[in-house]
Parts: sequence; C-alpha cells; structure tokens
Amino acid sequence: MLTRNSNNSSAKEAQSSLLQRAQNILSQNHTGHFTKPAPSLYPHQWNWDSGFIAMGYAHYHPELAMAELRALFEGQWKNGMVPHIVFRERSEEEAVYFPGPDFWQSNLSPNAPDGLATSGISQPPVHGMALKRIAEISADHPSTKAFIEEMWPKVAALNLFFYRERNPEGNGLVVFRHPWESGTDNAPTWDVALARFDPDKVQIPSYQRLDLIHGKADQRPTQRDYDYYVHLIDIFRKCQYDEAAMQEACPFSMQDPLFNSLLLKSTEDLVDLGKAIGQDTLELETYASQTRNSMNELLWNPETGLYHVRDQRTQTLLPHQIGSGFMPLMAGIPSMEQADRMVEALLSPHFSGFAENKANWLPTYDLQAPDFQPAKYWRGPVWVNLNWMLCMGLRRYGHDAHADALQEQTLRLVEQAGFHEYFHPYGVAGNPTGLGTHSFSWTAALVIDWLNE
Ligand code: 9WN
Repeated sequence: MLTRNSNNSSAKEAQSSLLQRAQNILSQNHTGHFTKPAPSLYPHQWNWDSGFIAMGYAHYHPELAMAELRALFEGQWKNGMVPHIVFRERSEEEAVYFPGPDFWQSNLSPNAPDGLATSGISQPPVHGMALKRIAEISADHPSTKAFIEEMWPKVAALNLFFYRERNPEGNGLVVFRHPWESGTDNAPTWDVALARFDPDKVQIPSYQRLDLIHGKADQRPTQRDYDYYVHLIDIFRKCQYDEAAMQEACPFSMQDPLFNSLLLKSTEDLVDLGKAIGQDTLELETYASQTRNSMNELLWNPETGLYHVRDQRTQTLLPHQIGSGFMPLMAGIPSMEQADRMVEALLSPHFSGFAENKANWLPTYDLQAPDFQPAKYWRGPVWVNLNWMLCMGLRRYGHDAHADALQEQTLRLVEQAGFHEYFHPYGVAGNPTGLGTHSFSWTAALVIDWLNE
C-alpha cells in the first residue's frame, strides 16, 4: 500500500520500488540531450512534458532537470514563443511522427530559431512553475542560482509572449489557436469549433497519420479531428505564423481555465524568483492580476461551481464541465467560497461517480455527460498531470484530506496499472486499467515528485 507519510516498512518498500520504476522510465526515455514523452509514440521533445519531467529530475538529478529545460528553450522563437515540439535528429525512428518539420514549415516565420526545426504552435506554460520548483528542490546545488539567472529572462519572455500576442481582449485572458496548443487535444470543448468546420468546403493538404502505428484508434483523436488539426496548420502556414494575421484568420480561439491557470501560476512563480534575483517584475505582476480578475469575471460558472472554457470567437461560455475547470485552485484564483463550491463539484456524481460505481479522480470530463468516453484520450480518462495540479490546488485551500486521497489513489493506480499515458476512470472489469502509450515520462516524473514530498 502506498500510504502517505507511512512508517510501515512494507509501505516504504512499495514506495521505493515505485520510485525505482519511475526513475527507470525517465532513464529509458532520456536521449542524452532531452527526454522523450514516451518511447515510440512521441519521439521528439515536447513543451509542457519537459516542464513536468524537469520537476521529477530535480529530486535526484538536478543537472538533468536543468538540461531538460535548457534543451527545450533552445527551440524558443525570437518572439518568446516556445514551440510545442522541438524536432531533433531525423533518424528513421525519430522521424516517425506526423506532422514533422516539413509539414510545419516553421521557417516561414522570421521568428523561428536558426538551425533547429520546431512546430509552429505552443503548449500550456508550465515552465515558470517548474523553474521555481527546481530552485526550491535544488536550493543547495552549486549551479542552481546561475541556472535561475540564465533561464528567468527566457521563461519571462515566454509568458510575456502570451500576454502580448495572445491577449485579444486586453484583459489577461489569453487564447490558443489550435487544439494541440491546449495540451488537452480532443477535449469535448473543442467540438464547438469543430462543428463549424466543413471539410468539403476547404482544401485540406494531403497527409498521413502516423499516431495509429503505436496508438489505438479508439483511444486517439478521430479522423475528423486530424483533418481539423491539419487545416489549422495550413492557415498558420499561409499566415507565415504572423500572430496578428493568425488572430484574424484562425477560426479556433479559446480561453481555457487550465491554460490560463498555468500561465498565472507560472507568472506568479516567476515574479517571486525575479524579485529574489533583482529582476523588474512589474509588467508580469500587472498581467497576472488581470488574468485573475478576468477568470473570475468571465470563466466562473456559479451554477456548476466550476470554471469553464470561453469560446473567444463567439464570446460565449461553453457548457461543458471538464476536469480542467478545477485547475484555477492551483493558481489561487477562486475565493474560499468558490473553492468550497469546486470541492462540492468534485465530490458530485459529475466527477466522482455513484457510490456503487465510484470513479477514479479526476475524470477529464463530466461522468454524466452523454458524450463522456472513458477510454478516449481527453474526453474522460484520468491523467496524472491534472491530478498532480489538482492536488496542489486542494492543498492551497486547506483541503488536505481530499488531496491526500487523490494522491494515494493516483499512486495506487499507477502502481497497479503501470506508467501509462492516461487511465480508465472506472477500470475495465473492475481492474485498474492504463490507456494510451506505456512508459509515459510525465506520469513517472510526477510520481517521483509525490514520492519525494
Ligand atoms: C500532440 C506528448 C503530447 C502531450 C499532449 C498530448 C499528446 C500530441 C499527440 O502528447 O499530444 O501534441 O500527438 O497526440 O495530448 O498533451 O504534450 O506527450
């Protein structure tokens, strides 16, 4: 059993064996320069994955934590954006991912980095939080201070990119323009934009999906999802990745509670670090308070007790109750009363299931929604990074008992089902069930972080 803070020797043995398994996964996925999210499905370096991975390394190999973030930021664009994928070697094995560099054509943009192929979109900005966590965990390491001084301006430039280029209403609620930028690629919330897309009316560049070589179709996005993903990239290429042009041309523009909470949390962590090393933090602080206010004004739904996604194109709050709606807890956005309402929502049948059919936390989507799909990617399954962030949020508001329960349940799920990419909320035939790819790096990294608390 993996009981928190247990002195029991068999619990300690179970924890140390889980820790060892987790560290082995990161070693297997480490290429010598960066860490792949998973051995075969994701052969390059991914943006928010590397942020989570770095926090895991910080506990036992701070140099690798620092190297992971440094490697990612080698791909940073001149306008501050950090791409969602940094492509590296082009060996046969490495190239098996669609879309690769030839499809993105990111060199159409004058902002793309010289001599390094990347995608042309970003992902949730977890890096300010990762930087602070590395600073805390590795406080005694001789290179930490220099590392923070080196990385701070780069991570600040990333957050300022979002605030300057993705803040269409000037209220600190930033948008993303592609489901892949959300990190929660096929969440049901993106369906509203997908419904406006008619593949017969646009010319979709020809392409071949490669994800189904390693992933199961019933657990991955649909063909229509991929057509839309490709169509959006085509728009970006035609805009030469110019932010103003994409803001005009792109039909997909969403204000999401997960993305904005991570931006706010990372910005606040950057402000703390910046003050400690003598940086000017005023601009970041101003934007952060705008995000906080706008999230409460525009994304909070008092009826569901959750934060929702706002479709910036139609200026409407979407009705879906999604797991991402709990993430503002981690950034201290809700009041105590709102936080209590959120815990009620967490304990309700929408997210906990019925007594006789209790679901694992945190399903990514309302268990009662007619289109809830327990095995399909971000439309139902449990993901360890969301659980880890929810745990942090629950603790921030003093809901430690729920945080402990969530953490223990998640550790048990990983111990029993393996280090999967995501998990079935109910299990299959009553058995804990991992889904997606195996040996998933951020599952391992965040387990390491929890076990070292
Ligand atoms: C597209 C790498 C990434 C994660 C995302 C997850 C998945 C990619 C894909 O894998 O997305 O970016 O090909 O499906 O949705 O959150 O960063 O692990």
